[in-house]
Order: sequence, then structure tokens, then C-alpha cells
Amino acid sequence: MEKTLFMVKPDAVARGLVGEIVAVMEREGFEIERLEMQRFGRARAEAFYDVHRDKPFFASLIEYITSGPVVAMVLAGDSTITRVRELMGATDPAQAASGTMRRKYGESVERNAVHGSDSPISAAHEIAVVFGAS
Ligand code: DAT
Ligand code: MG
Repeated sequence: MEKTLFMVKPDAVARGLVGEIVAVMEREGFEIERLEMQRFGRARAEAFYDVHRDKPFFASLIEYITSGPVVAMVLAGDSTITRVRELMGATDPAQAASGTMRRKYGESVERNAVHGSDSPISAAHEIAVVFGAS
């Protein structure tokens, strides 16, 4: 049983894609352990994206992720991290495989609709930042 932090980002929430995206995750058989709409403040956003603190796009990324509500989930199941990343597609929607969420819903490399943890270490960090230590 592996957990990941999956999130519908502000651009996709604003365009009314929450139900459609959650339905995909249910159909794929992931267990939704936690689900919450949140508006990230600056401190939570910066903690969430701490690994990107030194990147040139960091300030813009923080502006974007705090610009509106997100819908965050803890998903559990077999090989959840890899399977969710496959369903999401590449970071840049223009490079994402057809049929993936980012290809279908992403507007740009920044406004790319969804987030999924990329490793067990980042999943543990992100779950703690978003839902608190359990
Ligand atoms: P991912 O979300 O696929 O794990 P990442 O961890 O490398 O990608 O980056 C986190 C987010 O930062 C990503 O979803 C969108 C933004 N981002 C990444 N690279 C970017 C770039 N070159 N320009 C603008 N935003 C970028
Ligand atoms: Mg990442």
C-alpha cells in the first residue's frame, strides 16, 4: 500500500474539472483516504514547493498555487505514485502523452491542472504539509 499526495490545481478547479478528475481516480481504483478543498497561504505553498525554492519559476509558482482553491487528496493503493504520475502525464502539457490529464486539461507548464508526488519521500513531505502530521 503506497500513498501519494494528489491535487487538482487552481486552474482546473476554476474550470470546473474537480468531479471529472476525482472520477478518474475512483475508476482507477485508488482509495481516497483524505480529500479537502484548501486555499494555500504563502507559508504552506512555500513549504509544499520547498525543493523548487531556488528555481527561476519559484515566485511565479507560489503566486499561481495561492491564486485560488485547490482540491487535495491522499490516494492509496498499489504503485500509487507511479500510476498517478502516468495518468497525469509530463509536466509540460505540450509534451504530455495524449489521454493524460495534463494533455487534456493543462494550459501551460505552470498551469498544468494537477499535481502528484514524485517519490515516497516527497509524498510523505507533501502529505504532512497539506494534511498535517498523522
Ligand atoms: P511536476 O509537477 O511534474 O512534478 P516539477 O516538480 O518539476 O514538476 O515542478 C513543479 C511545478 O513547477 C510544475 O508542476 C509546474 C512548475 N514548473 C516546473 N517547471 C517549470 C518551468 N520551466 N516554468 C514554469 N513553471 C514550471
Ligand atoms: Mg514535482
